[in-house]
Parts: sequence; structure tokens; C-alpha cells
Amino acid sequence: MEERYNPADVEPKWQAFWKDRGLFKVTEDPSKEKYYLLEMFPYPSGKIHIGHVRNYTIGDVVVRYKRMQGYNVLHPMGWDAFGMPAENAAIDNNTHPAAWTYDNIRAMRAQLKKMGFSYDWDREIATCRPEYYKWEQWLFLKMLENGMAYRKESFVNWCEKCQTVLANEQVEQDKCWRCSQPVHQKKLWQWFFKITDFAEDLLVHCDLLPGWPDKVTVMQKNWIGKSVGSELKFQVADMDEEIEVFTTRPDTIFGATFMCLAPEHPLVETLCQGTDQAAAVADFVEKVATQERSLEGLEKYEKEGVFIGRFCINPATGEKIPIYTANFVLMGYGTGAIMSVPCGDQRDFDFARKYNLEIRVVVQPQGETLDPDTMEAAYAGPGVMVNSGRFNGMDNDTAMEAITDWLAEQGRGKKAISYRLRDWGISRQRYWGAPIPVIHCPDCGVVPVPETDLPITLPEDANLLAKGGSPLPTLDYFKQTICPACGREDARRDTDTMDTFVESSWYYLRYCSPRYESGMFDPDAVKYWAPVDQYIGGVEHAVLHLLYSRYFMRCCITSAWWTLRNRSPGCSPRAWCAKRP
Ligand code: ANZ
Ligand code: ZN
Repeated sequence: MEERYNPADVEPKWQAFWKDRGLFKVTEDPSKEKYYLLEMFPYPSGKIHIGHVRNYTIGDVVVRYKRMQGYNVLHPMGWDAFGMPAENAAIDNNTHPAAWTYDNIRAMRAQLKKMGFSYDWDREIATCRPEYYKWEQWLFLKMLENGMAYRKESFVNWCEKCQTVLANEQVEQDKCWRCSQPVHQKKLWQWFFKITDFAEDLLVHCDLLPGWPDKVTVMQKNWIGKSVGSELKFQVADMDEEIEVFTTRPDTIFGATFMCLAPEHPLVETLCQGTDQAAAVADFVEKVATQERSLEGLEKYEKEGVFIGRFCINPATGEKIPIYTANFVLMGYGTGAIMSVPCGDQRDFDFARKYNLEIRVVVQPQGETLDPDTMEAAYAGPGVMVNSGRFNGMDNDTAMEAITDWLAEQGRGKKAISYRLRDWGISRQRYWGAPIPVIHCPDCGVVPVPETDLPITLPEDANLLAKGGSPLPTLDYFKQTICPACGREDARRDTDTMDTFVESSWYYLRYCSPRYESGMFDPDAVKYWAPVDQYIGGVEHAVLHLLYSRYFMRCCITSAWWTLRNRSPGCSPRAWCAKRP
């Protein structure tokens, strides 16, 4: 009879054999070619599920093959251990997020071991350990010092039930992705990472990422969303203010018959003050604050707006045009203001029809005559310029440049590029995350925690509040501290924690030297192991996690440059990036 595979006999025997010989432990060995296989690390939810088994089995097959081919193989495993589910589970089960997380890690580690996956378990990391998040706190300080991390008051999607800010991607049909409660807009002071500084670099390198599936790089490119156009200035009538707009269609400026500002635009309040529209504007702004303010969100609401009681001057025609605030204009894109051209843009067209605003045709398609009174839709295609003064008769493509140049001569315009990509808001009003290492002092304002005080440890024994929400703001022993700058004793720590995507943005670097104590990673180890040769993970992370990781790689490299630049003047981040693996 044929001998059957009996896991109960075979697995323990061979797993013990592998373990005794330390077969999967690796160190840098310059005499051998390296191979780094990275699997998306799991969230310690409690049990390994079949999705994990599938993902990790594929990886295991590949690394065993590579080992047999003689490669020095890095195949690590760890835990993406911070995050909201731990808090919710802890409330439900009357336990503590730390206890829940560490229990789950133990259980899942045992399951993975039983599967016989060939990991170098000596490299295991858990992102909720201070030895790990100490270094992202360190990087945060470097980013802060160099203007890469900053704080601003901004509207966020807020879920009352989870007591947290949600990323736009976590809002599904106006509801929280986790608890399905309606989401509303709330203004909070938030920390941001300036990922937009790297927008162009991240975009250009989409085409230089060897082995990345096109599907993923296309998603990243669309996410970054580069638009080439012009920034044009409109003078406010009878006031010493200017409105700047971003447009991809400077050729249509003679058809701009009104102006629309985002309700969050700082000029909205200034401009309507003292006009009889002030109250109507305030009502409208408040109403829009309950709507989802994202590109995707825009489609969901009827386009509407209110006149703000003032006019501005169209720089091309010299005419006075009314200024509106409208819900389809986003503050976070371009300049937060648009010149509205109803003949060329469908949203503007609908708006003009709704509020009886002038529609003036400025681009006529070949062999057709659009009539503003009978048009049923905006025309966005190519054509010949009409009603556009000296530009009449030109094809509109040529006019784009010509009009921008003409306005530039008058100091009213310039070429501009806009990206859809927004800065990365990393503040979470949650408990189970890495504390943001800053102190608020009544005299000094925001003061960075001195590097030597890192890590700022999350108290692992805090009791969760029954209603949800972070207990950190209620914990005096965490919150109360001394201002490192002036010594005042009533300073307080920031009680927000970092988005868990921060941890997952650099774990692949930490795996190269997981016990390293003098920095995020040992540069020599990273030089040997990086880059990852094969990554296995879900495509659902194509735009957030994977884009953030690429950004973080740049920050880590740049932070080395930030540190070095005083020592070797003339060294540029470009040169550094060119050297990156
Ligand atoms: C005038 C115009 C005339 C426009 C026309 C379009 C067609 P993309 O390609 O996506 O970059 N826009 C600019 N900032 C905006 C904001 N913050 N919120 C909503 N819409 C905004 O789109 C650029 C166009 O989107 C810009 O060009 C502007 O409308 C609008 F026939 O300006 B356009
Ligand atoms: Zn102080």
C-alpha cells in the first residue's frame, strides 16, 4: 500500500529537524546572492484564516525553491499589531487591547509554526512594541524638524461611534466602513506628512518600478493625478483681494461668467461680510459641512451654491462676474476656487441653468454652431475660438498657451501643475497606536519631544472607556509633562496616535536588522537585503499602503541626508535618491 502523508507524524519530525539546524536563520553573507521575499504582514486578529494560508504558502514555495538554488534568502514574519479592531474587541470582550493583541499573536504564531512555513523567526517584529515604534517616533521628529511633518486645522471625516477620523477611503456611501454610522465633517488640529512634496517623484518612478504589475502602477498614477494647467488671478471688485483659480482650460477664460469658491475657502467669510448674503452663506457653509468632501463624494450631492454678495473682474474681458460658493468645489484641490465656464464644463453648465447665469460659447466645434439658449450640455471638445477678443479664430489648443502667456504678461497668470494627491493626515484620536512625540506648552506651543526621551511609550494598562474613544486624554500620568523648552510643569503630551499605515510603511526595512538599537535599521543590513525581490500582498493596498511605503522609503533616505547635510555641504537629496537601491 502506498504510504500516505500523515501530517501528525511528518510535520513535527521535520519541523524539529529544521529548527535544530536553524535552517531558515539568515545573516548578511556577501559571498552569496541575496533574495528577499516579503509577505504582507498580518493583523493579529485572532486566528490565521485561509487567505493568510494561501498568501504565505505561495511565499513559502518560492523561498524554498530559491534556497535550493543557493540564494541567501530573507523570509521574515511579523505583526501589524496596532489598530482599531483591538480596541473594539477589547470593549466587547472586556479585556485590554494589549492583552488581546499579544494573545492573538501567540495563537497565530503557533498556527503559522504548525504550518511549517520557513520563516526566520528570530526576526519577528510586532509594531506595537516600543522597540519598533520608537524609531518611527524618531523619524517623525526628523520630519518635523525638516518641514516634512506639519500641523494644520482641517476638516476630517468623523465617526461619532468610533470616535475617530476616517480616511476618505474609509467612508463608504457617507458611512463609516467599520460601523456603518453616518459620517460627518469636523474641524480638528491634525498632523500631516507632506507626501505631496514627492508627488512628481513618486509619479515618475511608477514607470521605473521593475516587476510591479501595470494595474498597480496605473492605480498609483491615477491616485497621484497630475493635471497640467494654469493658475489665473481674478481681482475682487471694490476690494483689495484676489482670487486665484486653477484651470486646465485657460482657453475658455472669455467664457468664465461666474466664479465659484469652495465653502471652506478662507475668502468666503471675508467676502460676504457686510453684504446682505452673509447669513445665507453661513447657512450654506454649515450645510456643506455635513457632506463628504472628497472627489468621489462630489458625485453624490446635487450641485448647489449661493451668491456671496460680491463680484470679481474677469481679467480677459474686464467684466464683473458674480462670486458664488458651491458644494462641488473642493478646498483640497488646485486653489479651492474655479472660474466657471458653463459652455465648457458640465458642472458649471448645470449650475448656470439652475441659477440663471450667463452661458457664453467660446469654443465652437467644427461644422456646428452652439447656441447658448438651446445647448443641452457643455461642450468639452476641440474647436475654434469665438467671443474671445484677439484670440478669435485660433484653434483652442493653441489658445491655451497663448492666453496663459498673455495673462502672464499682465501678471495675472502662470502655468501650473496640480496633483490630486493630498498630504497624508496621520493623527488618530485612538488609543491603540504609536503616540505622536510632541508636547503642547501654554507658552512655547508645540515642542518636539527630545530624541533622548524616546520612545514615548503607550501606557499598555489604560482602561478603555465604555463609550469607545481613546482614554489617553483622560490619563494624567500620560498627559501631564514638563515642557522640554521652558520647564513649565503644566505642559501636556499630544494624546493622538499615528495612523497604523505609518507602521506598515517601513517594516520591510526593519526586518533587515530587527534588533538594531541605534536607528530604524542598520544601513549595512539594508544595503545587503534591499530591495524586496518578491512581494506578495493584496491589491487592495495598491494605492494607500504601497504608495505610503514608497514615500516612506524616500523619507528614510532623505532623513539620512537631513542628518548628513551639515557634515557634507553640497550633498543633495536628489543625489541620495539616485543612489537608493
Ligand atoms: C475652467 C474650465 C473650463 C474647467 C472648462 C474645465 C473645463 P482636472 O482635469 O481634474 O485637474 N477645478 C479646479 N479646481 C477645482 C476644485 N478645487 N474643485 C472642483 N473643481 C475644480 O480638472 C481641472 C478642472 O476642474 C479645472 O479646469 C476646473 O474647471 C476644475 F471648459 O476651469 B476648469
Ligand atoms: Zn514651554
